[in-house]
Amino acid sequence: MEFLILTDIHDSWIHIEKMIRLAEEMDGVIFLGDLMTFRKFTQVSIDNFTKLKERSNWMVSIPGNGPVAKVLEFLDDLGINLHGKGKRIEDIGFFGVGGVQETLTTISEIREFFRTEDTSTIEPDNLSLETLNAFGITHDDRRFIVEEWSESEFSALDVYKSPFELSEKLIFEVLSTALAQIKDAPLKILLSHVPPFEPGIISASSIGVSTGSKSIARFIHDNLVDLAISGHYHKHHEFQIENTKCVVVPAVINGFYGVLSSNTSMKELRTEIRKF
Ligand SMILES: [Mn+2]
Repeated sequence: MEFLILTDIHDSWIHIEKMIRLAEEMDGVIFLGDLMTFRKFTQVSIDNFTKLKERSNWMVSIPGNGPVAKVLEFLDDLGINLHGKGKRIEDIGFFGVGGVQETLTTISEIREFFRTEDTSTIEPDNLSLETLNAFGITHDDRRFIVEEWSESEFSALDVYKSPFELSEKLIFEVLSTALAQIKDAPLKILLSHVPPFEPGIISASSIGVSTGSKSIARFIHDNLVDLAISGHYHKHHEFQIENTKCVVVPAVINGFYGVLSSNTSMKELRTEIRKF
C-alpha cells in the first residue's frame, strides 16, 4: 500500500493539482496538521482540503497546534480526525494525537537545559538567536547566558502559546485511548503533529535542542509502535527511539511531501521525502 503524507500546509495551495493526482494514485492520504496560518481561518483552505478529501481513496488526519475551533470541527465533520482515535486499513492501524505540549513548560525546560548543560557546540543562526533571545537566552563569545527572569517576564511568554495545547499527561492519555482502538492491527503507526522529544543537543533543530513532546517519546518507549510520523518542525528529520523509527516530514509550504509504503507480508514500512 502507498500513502501520501502532507503536513504544515499553512494555506499554501500552489501544489493542489499534484496533491490531488497523488491522492488519486495512492491508497490513502495522511495529513499531520497546520492547515492554515497560525490562529487564522481561511475559507480557501477549507474548500481545497475538502476537494482533496473527496478525491482521496482514504484519509486520516490530526490537527496541528494553530487551529481555531472551527478547523477542529471541520476535521471532525469530514470524519478523518484521529486525535485520540485509531483507524485501521488492512493490516495497518493508525492512531494519533494532535496539537502540541504546553509551550511555557517547553520554554522553561529549554532555559534549564541552556543553564545547566554544556551547549558550547551549538552554533545558532540569526533566526535561532532571535528565538532564543525571546526565551531570555543570549549568546556571547560562543557561550549562552540565561537571564534571570521574574514572574512577569515569564507571563509575557503567553504570546507564544498555541491555540491547541495539551498537558504532557493528557497527550499520553490521548495516545493510550487511540492505540486501544487498533490494538489488534499487525502494524501500528503513531501520527502526531509535534514530534517525540529527543534528549541532548540536536543538530537538526535550529535552536540546538528538541522541542518535541516527552510523553510521545515515553509512549513509544513503553508500547510497540512500528513507526512514528510527525510534522511541526517544517524540516526533514529522522531518529530512533528504541526500535521505532521516528520521521519528521517537512512542510508542504516549503514544497515537500512524504510517501509511506508498506509491504505487509514482509512487515516492512518505508518512508520517503519528495519535492512537489
Ligand atoms: Mn506548522
